Amino acid sequence: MAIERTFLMLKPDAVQRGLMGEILGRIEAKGYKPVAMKFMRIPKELAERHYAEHKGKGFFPGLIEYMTSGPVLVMVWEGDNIIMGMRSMMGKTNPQDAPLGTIRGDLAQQTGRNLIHGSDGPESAKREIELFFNDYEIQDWKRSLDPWFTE
Ligand code: DAT
Ligand code: MG
Repeated sequence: MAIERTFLMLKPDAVQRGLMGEILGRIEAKGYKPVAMKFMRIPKELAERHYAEHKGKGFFPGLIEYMTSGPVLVMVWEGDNIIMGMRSMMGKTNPQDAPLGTIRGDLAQQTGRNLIHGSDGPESAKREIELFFNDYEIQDWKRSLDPWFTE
């Protein structure tokens, strides 16, 4: 068992389309545990730092414009192998390659409007959590149902 934390973001299209509840419901039903949440408008400079690995690519300016176009919900969630688990639940970056049953496969059409971000590994999870949250914004809490999700 590897209890991990991952950084998730419901992007501006998820907020604008009223899909926060639908997506959060799937993550909660899986049994993952929320430890931090913040509804915010990302400053351009922070969006550029978050997506620094894509700087210089053709889609970068459009990506930053989209990510800063309206409020987003940034979050930290905890669970067994959650980093890869959430990547599976999200589906591939291009929703047209994401199978039905995944968030992007069920609810999105284009890469540039793919609803959700999730860290792609332990190092990016740590980096992204620290980029968006202070320690006091992250809750260590026990949930009485935890033993029914993880042994
Ligand atoms: P993911 O979000 O699945 O981790 P990524 O890190 O490769 O994918 O890219 C980050 C975001 O950048 C992605 O969610 C949407 C955008 N993006 C990536 N490739 C793109 C492309 N070829 N055209 C337009 N947007 C793209
Ligand atoms: Mg990525």
